[in-house]
Amino acid sequence: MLSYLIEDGIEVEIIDQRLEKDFFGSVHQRITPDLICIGISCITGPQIEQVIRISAFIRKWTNTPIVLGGPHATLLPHQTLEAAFIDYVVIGRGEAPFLNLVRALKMNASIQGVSRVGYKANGRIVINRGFVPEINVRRIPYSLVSRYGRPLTVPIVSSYGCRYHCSFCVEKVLHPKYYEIPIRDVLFMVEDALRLRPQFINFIDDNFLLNRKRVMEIFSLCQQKSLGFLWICTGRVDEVLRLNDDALRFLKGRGLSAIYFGIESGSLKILKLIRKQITPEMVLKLNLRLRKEGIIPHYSFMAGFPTETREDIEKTIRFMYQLKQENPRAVIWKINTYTPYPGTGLFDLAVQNGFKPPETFEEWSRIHFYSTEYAAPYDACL
Ligand code: B12
Ligand code: SF4
Repeated sequence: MLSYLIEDGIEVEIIDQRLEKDFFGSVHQRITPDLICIGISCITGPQIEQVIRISAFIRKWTNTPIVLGGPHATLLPHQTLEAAFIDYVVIGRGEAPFLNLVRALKMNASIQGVSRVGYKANGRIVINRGFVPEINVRRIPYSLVSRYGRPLTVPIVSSYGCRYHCSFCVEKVLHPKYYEIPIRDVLFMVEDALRLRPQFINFIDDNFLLNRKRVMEIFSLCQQKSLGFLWICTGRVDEVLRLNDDALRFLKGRGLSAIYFGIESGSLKILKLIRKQITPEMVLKLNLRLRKEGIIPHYSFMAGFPTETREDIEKTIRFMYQLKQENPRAVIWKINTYTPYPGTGLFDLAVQNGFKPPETFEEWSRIHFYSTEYAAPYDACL
């Protein structure tokens, strides 16, 4: 997103709260009279507390507009703008909307026609939806984060969205349409990433292995260009089962080291409820196959789905142990609490079963995968 601002001649800086030694000192240092705006990225949950702290700090020193982007602003733009300290929100992918917003702010022009941006006018909240054509990301300005040191893993997003319809999944709201970045641009990103000499490239697409033909093409071209590297990616159980041995071995030979799978539950009843389109048997089959091929599976699980019972959760726990026993190299992530996100298929059922959606931006900060305050208020509450 920031590469488009840079190409437009706008100076940008990233301050990473996780890595900065003196975060607030760094923010303070960069508050200068010529600032156009300050953008903050935020997901739903405790990060919101940080947005509140950071905004309060900024407001002590300057009235520079604060722009919120990322998953939470995309899910709830109107409610987010009700927070007094948020001046603008950017909805969905930020490349074109943020560039257009920054241009308008720089020129002191009207925001009225800027698509995918929300703002306040005369005390009223205005959300500009509209259509924004995709802009392809070719070059990532890694120099903006080089002061934080050499990365162990470099993430690459080569596609957005997913064609499946799991009813708990927020991707349908964040990226409603599946979109593939052209292969030649993916190769540019890979070449740039390799210059940083990472140990792994991580394809963090919503569902990297969705289009098998495309994935095979990417790695055939990497082979032709002699780009050898270790990589990890996201995938679905059914898709990997459909890959034949030759395809899987080819990908392993091109550096595929691990695949992240969302298994979610060991209970068939729950897998059906969430429309995952997989069964525990399929997972067990995949687990043995990946063991044989020497590819490490990472499995993640959830609990606290509406109508889930203690028995369902116990099935999940037993299943996690079984997967580890049958493939000792499998990585089993801890169980996360299901979070009902507005706009997803399962949200209404969660509300019918007792989930009380927060009514303000601030309240969403308490929606936490470990918190008990808003943890699933069902029979199965962990
Ligand atoms: C990589 C990733 C991680 C990594 C982060 C690694 C890192 N070093 O950054 C790790 C593994 C640590 C992680 C952890 C978690 N994650 Co995560 N993660 C992702 C993932 C797969 C990709 C995010 C990413 O970098 N995308 C690439 C960038 C380019 O895209 P983007 O972030 O969407 O940004 C675009 C727009 O949102 C917008 N934008 C974003 N920020 C801003 C800011 C401004 C100012 C503007 C204008 C625009 C803008 O423009 C960008 C360019 O188009 C997403 C899934 C997804 N498909 O987005 C989940 C996702 C963001 N994660 C999610 C969750 C829930 C978590 C965890 C809570 C999981 C858990 N239970 O532990 C933790 C929380 C971590 C924390 N610190 O708070 C959810 C958030 C849901 C929500 N409603 O907010 C997502 C959407 C996954 C999902 N489908 O549920 N995550
Ligand atoms: S959970 Fe995974 S497979 Fe299901 S819709 Fe979301 S991204 Fe696609």
